[in-house]
Amino acid sequence: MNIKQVAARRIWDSRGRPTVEVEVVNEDGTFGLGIAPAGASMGTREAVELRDGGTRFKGLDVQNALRGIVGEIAPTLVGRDVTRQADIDGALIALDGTPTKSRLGGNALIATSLAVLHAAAAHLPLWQYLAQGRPVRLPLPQIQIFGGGAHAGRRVDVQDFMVIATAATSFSQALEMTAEVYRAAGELMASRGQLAGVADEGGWWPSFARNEEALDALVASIEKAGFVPGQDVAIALDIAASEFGRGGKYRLALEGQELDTDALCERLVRWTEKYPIVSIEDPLAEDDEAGLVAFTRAVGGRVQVVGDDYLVTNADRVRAAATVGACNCALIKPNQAGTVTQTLAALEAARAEGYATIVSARSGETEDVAIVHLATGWNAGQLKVGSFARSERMAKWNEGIRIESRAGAPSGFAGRAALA
Ligand code: 2PG
Ligand code: MG
Repeated sequence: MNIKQVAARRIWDSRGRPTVEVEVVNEDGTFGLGIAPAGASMGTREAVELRDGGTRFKGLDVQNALRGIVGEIAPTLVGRDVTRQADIDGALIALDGTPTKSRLGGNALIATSLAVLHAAAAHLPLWQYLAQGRPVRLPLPQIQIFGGGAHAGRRVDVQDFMVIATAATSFSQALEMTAEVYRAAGELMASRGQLAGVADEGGWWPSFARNEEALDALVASIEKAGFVPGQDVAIALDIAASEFGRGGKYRLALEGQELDTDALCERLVRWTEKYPIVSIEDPLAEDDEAGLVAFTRAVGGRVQVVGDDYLVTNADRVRAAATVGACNCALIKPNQAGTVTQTLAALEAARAEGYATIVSARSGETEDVAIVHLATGWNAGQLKVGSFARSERMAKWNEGIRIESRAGAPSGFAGRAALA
């Protein structure tokens, strides 16, 4: 089936900022929509977003990206076989011509690449199109309860305080258990006079005096919800350390401390001993490879160590990390890579190295639900979407329920076995 038309428009993301939507129309009139999400805590090696600059919408408008899609990408894609994803993504990369996708923009490229994928799958649920008949499982959700870091005005240093329903035996049950914990956490904050709304991804606003206070509140919320911490529901953290450290120096603003790599490692190891933590993302900054290796060596046998800013969904970086022994799990974000094909390549590289994989949303999201389908159809094992509130998050969780309950559903639920 060939592409008849490629259109682009500006729509708005969950932070009310401009983003790119691409519509790819097939010759038979079926079509696919792709939308670019946007990060706030970004790795320096991510595909570069093309933003207009200037004063309009604080410089975040995407008119230049739209012009590139209409003027250059559309003429290149019209007439091509929509199912040749790798060829199309290769053509997009060649057309852009830069190593960072900065000319046409990573946002233009990922929206186009996802629209092509959706258009190719127009006659099937996307997950099923991607699975190509292989047995796949619904992913284990990682769900934020308290937001922090760049998503909450740096009110606390740690970015994501999340839970994983480790005792759940289905995707729907994992959501049910998380719903209880999310509500219990909100009630706990309210009862302490600490309820002050939600952060960018819908997690409760972190009115805490110390980072550890958030961990204590998380354990209390799990108990208040009627679960045994560590047994039924465990903790996952995204430290997002690149946001408060570089060159081996980390500034914990909340505690008023500066820690070196060893001291931060020690602090985090202590947390893993004191709290039921099963997963830690970006424990050290993206430039602190020695720290990531040391931390993985220290806890990697019992805790999942996730690379986000450090790996940036890049197959070569995943292979290099495996060579030195940094991390044991890769976060997979399509817009970090810039095309669907490169996203899949990073996931396959991680799998080949024995790493676990988590498909992840961004802090700036939309109603687009593609990532649930990617996580399921590619059998990633885990999915991170943000909190259990706000419809740009709930759209993904609800889509997973639909996938799980429809006829011809995936062959089950990845469950806690998906953790590294
Ligand atoms: C992350 C993501 C999602 P952002 O760091 O993993 O929580 O945040 O999209 O801002 O990079
Ligand atoms: Mg992260």
